[in-house]
Amino acid sequence: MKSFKLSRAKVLLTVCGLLTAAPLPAAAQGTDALPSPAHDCQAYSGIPAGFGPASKKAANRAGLIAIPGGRFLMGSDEGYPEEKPVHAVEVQAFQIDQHEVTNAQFAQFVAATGYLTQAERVPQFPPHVQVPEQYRLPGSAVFTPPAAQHDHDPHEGHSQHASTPPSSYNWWVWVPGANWRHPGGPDTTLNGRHNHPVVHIAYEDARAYAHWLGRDLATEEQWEFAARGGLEAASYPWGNTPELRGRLMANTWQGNFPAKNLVRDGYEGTAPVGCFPANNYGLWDAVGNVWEWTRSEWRPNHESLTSKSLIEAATDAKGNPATGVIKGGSFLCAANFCVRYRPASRQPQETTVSTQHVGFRTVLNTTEAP
Ligand SMILES: [Ca+2]
Ligand SMILES: [Ca+2]
Repeated sequence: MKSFKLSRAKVLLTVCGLLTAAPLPAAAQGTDALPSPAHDCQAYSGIPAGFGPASKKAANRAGLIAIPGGRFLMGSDEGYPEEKPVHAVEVQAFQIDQHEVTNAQFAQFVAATGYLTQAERVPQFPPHVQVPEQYRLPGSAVFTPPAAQHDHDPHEGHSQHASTPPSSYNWWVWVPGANWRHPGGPDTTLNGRHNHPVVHIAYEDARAYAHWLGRDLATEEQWEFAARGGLEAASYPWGNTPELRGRLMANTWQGNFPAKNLVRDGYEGTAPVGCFPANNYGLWDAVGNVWEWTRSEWRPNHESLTSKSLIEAATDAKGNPATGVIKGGSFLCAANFCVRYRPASRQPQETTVSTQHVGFRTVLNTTEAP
């Protein structure tokens, strides 16, 4: 497999977490919510009933669930700096995919439209820009654990069981030929992964899919409201503890990232959608599994935002921002490095960059019943 290292600048925008000292938010309020009933995620086809393109008159509503409007406290004053300050936000009622978009769903979109994702296109650069030949090939960023080089790293002076991650952000490798059809590189396939979340999706790819259904991406406010599941100021969609009664509630990374993945949750990479308990709104995998694109442009914190509803303004937004907001963390988020498997967490992502741990889900901005 031909590959080369991503630039540090791009790595910093795609890594799961930018801080090594990950603060655990203090408990905000207790909850005794029960996990959702058992769900046979392994048997899920990846295609919700009635799935297909929007008609001329109406959006497609397959797989959507209704989220009530309301006022909520967005952000966290106890998490990472970009999550501050906590502020009140009001959202209108809307509908959202109960699952992350699956490979099977995205495949139907591509079959119907012939759409080519950014990762599958030959990158275009101005003539005067000097770019290494490798970057001129279609490709995407693939997670490559640096365990081998840190097992016996004389400069780091520790083994792969060290309690802190290495100082270099070298676990993303640009792999020509990596794209949604080949998530681990050109030698990998989607066999058996029809019900896994689609990955290697750039911002405009996600919006193109959403528009095909007559929908859009969630604003950051909508996404966080839905992910919280109605629990006021809770750290996680299920309450205030990373686990609930000893049960792992999301597909994340257990063990010291990036050296050792203990895979206590059963999934080293992505999991089929819906394998972990849904929140009180019926939203699966809001946190964990894959990061999810929102429609919102990145801001370094919430200070510049107001408390009024932001949905209408965002709905009319034209064009793609240079840097967008992704939410929810992924299978690469670990307690020692990236406690971003929380509704309040947020991260910048270059909108033209795709990676192996970023997917999305869609919303329909209507108050009509699904
Ligand atoms: Ca996992
Ligand atoms: Ca997710």
